[in-house]
Amino acid sequence: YQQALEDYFNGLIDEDSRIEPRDAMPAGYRKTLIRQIAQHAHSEIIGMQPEGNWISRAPSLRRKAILMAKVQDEAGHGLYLYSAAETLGVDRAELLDKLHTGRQKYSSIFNYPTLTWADVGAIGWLVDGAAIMNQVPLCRCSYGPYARAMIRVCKEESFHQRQGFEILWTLSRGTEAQRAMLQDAADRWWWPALMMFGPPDSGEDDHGRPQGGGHTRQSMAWGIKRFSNDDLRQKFIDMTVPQAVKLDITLPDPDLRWNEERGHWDFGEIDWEEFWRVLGGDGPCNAQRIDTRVAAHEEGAWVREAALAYARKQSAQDEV
Ligand code: FAQ
Repeated sequence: YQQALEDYFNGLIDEDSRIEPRDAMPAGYRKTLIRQIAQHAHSEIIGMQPEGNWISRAPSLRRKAILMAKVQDEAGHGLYLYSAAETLGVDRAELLDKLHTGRQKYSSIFNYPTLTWADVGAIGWLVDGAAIMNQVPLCRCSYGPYARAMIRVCKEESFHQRQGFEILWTLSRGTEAQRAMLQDAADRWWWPALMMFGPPDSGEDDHGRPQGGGHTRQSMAWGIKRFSNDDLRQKFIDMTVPQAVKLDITLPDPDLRWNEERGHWDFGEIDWEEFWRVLGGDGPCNAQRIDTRVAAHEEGAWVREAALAYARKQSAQDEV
């Protein structure tokens, strides 16, 4: 019987069908999805903080309204993703507890500070740009609820990317000080954005730790990931360099040059030491991000209690 279930699962994967919550699945597949979807959900809600920092200081009412809507979208993405994770048999309270106690990760990128208004534009342009590159293939992920959640998320991320570019486009045609602010933001966000795709596909770092590929090979075999980390990183660089030219900025990489033979942009060494340091909790804002999240969760306890009490009252009334 066990063999029949495995054959059925492998058959669905081979014919590129979707796995649904009711289907039998290997424990490793379930575990990988819970890990990835939870990390993704955590990234969305922690990702509200860097931009939330600028809502009260956005330079106009229009910019404030747009930024509020964007941050609200990110909360929505988080809720979608926690719901998708729950279809795999975990409870969101348990996932949040793991985030709050450092037992589950969120994206490295959200441990960097937003020092100026240009950083809000840079997040839209680079961080949402990288997120789309990574997430469009997830719309074809083999797990149905995750793939379907990604469709709307990607539409919204595309809009976010454009609003970020538009902020920077405006700055690029502004005063000298505004252009300097734009360049400074690009200087600080470029390398961390490249790190978002995860460690390289092969090789070891200076400490002999295996780089990337940790999960990639298996996740690709299961149709969870459709491209490797390095492939997506290269696609992102190829898409973004011409946009930097339009913004009239210099990306902070002296090795960036078009390679006619490869048909891609060559780029310099990524500082993987910095990536692992940030993952290990030693980024500029790690402690602040978790403290703020835990405080928001504790202060929101009464809202969850009230919503539960209301739901219970409604269902009691429905039964009458
Ligand atoms: N940060 O073997 P791999 C957004 C970890 S976009 C932290 O390559 P995998 C939108 C990885 O978990 C950002 N950790 O792992 C937004 C693993 O550690 P583990 C979120 C990272 O899973 C925009 C280890 O390194 N997007 O939020 C990172 O196959 C603006 C080895 O790595 C997603 O989560 C990293 N950057 O590939 C919101 C997309 N990279 O778990 C607000 C879905 C790697 O064994 C504002 N996730 N690690 O302890 C994915 O596509 C994958 O999980 C990857 C990593 C590609 C991130």
